Amino acid sequence: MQNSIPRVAAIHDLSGFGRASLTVIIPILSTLEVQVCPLPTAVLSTHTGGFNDYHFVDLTEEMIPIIDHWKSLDITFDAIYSGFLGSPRQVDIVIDFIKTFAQPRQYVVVDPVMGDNGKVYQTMGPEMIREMRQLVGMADIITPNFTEAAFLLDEPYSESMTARQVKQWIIRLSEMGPGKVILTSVPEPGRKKVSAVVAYDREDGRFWKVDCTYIPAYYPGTGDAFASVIVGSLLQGDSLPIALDRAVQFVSMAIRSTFGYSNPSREGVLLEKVLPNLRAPVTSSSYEMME
Ligand code: PXL
Repeated sequence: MQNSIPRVAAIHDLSGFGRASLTVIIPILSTLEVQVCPLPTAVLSTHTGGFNDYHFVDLTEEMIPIIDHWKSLDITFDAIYSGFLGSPRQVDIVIDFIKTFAQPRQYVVVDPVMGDNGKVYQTMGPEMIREMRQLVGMADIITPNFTEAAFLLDEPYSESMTARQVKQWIIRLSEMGPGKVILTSVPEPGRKKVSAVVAYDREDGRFWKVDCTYIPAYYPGTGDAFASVIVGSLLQGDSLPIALDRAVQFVSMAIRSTFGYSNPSREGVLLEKVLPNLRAPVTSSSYEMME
């Protein structure tokens, strides 16, 4: 670790309304005592999940002078964490960023934000999927959901895969570059009310699994919340399975706290209510090793 407070370059969009991307990432990482330096990829009036006619400002051209200024300051980052990109061309910019700011003992985390529930998000297309494969090749850790994994591997999205097939997908994702793969929203065949997070660490060949009980609501931004807890937790020195547990517990609690109210789901989870829980010590864990 280079900095007394771990420092993260967070390469994501800023969506003004709806609790996604930087508006979720910054408070979570700050609460986990991590300094966030946002490099915004786009500014949107709202995120794109459930809103139409949003205003979208692509910041591709602005990223390079921002990065140049950071270079001139000799800033060091303990992690580089990218997510929603505003244009396929930004992948090259992020790859250059990773090369320029590379450090020993640094985490490069790529959340290949492209879609969910079997569909791409409104601003994404085939070119972004192709480019995102390049970026995944630069990462130490990736956090795709099941839909994004299917896009990266060019496989059909199917909700009835065996544990063996899921592991094969994860190994193929790891062969694209990242030593750690964390796959979310993995359907559990025959267990309608459960999905799972499955993770793999190539260094020791172990697979980890945490079950998540299903709530019949979908809130945008929960993937950003999940990946941010993983980043913060690993930077605090937690093991991969403990980081998974913390992220699953936090997101589950956020969803449960929100579902009890009748807020429109497109406004996201009531993050403000649950943020202090991130400070609580981990009191129970539910991870399992997958044989
Ligand atoms: O949470 C992922 C995300 C990030 N940024 C924008 C989005 C979404 C998901 O819909 O629209 C702009």
